[in-house]
Amino acid sequence: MLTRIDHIGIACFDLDKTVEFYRATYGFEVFHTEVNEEQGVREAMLKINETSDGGASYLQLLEPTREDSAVGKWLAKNGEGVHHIAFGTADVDGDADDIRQKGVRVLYDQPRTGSMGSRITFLHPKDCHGVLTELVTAAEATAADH
Ligand code: MC0
Repeated sequence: MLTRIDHIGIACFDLDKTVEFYRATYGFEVFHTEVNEEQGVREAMLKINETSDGGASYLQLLEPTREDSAVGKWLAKNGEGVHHIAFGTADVDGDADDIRQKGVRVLYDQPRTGSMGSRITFLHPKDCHGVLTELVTAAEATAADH
């Protein structure tokens, strides 16, 4: 069951400048940063609020680490902006299976590693009315489930 907006992914050319914009304009502080080489991104997570399921919602600022990454290709075509939306679930495997059976393309056979040790998968934007959609099970939920 999808229980929250886990994050909104925003593609940017310069992570440090974009982080500074969100800090100076809205007062949002960086909660976590990391490089995910598999996904080809350097990212900053800005926590916006806690959620009723015990999780949280974030803005995820994404700078590509290589031009041929998903974010690198998207930036070259579209410029900066909202890249994807991510829903939180305690069971990314089960929800991905359910959604796949509804005819939506799930991009990974098995969830991969996302921010802060989460497990993630993506749904094809062409099957989701133009929105690249991610499913996320946070690391704490993963540990509790297994
Ligand atoms: C591509 N398209 C999008 C899109 N990216 N539409 C909406 N939102 C996006 N973000 C559209 C293109 O405009 C194009 O439409 C069609 O999809 C095919 O795109 P493409 O440029 O030819 O690129 P592909 O097919 O090579 O790749 C698209 C695909 C890819 C969605 C499969 O980006 C992908 O695998 N994404 C999942 C991984 C990802 O995005 N990682 C970065 C975030 P037209 O009409 O022109 O044909 S990593 C992350 O977020 C992690 C770290 C985390 O949350 O923890």
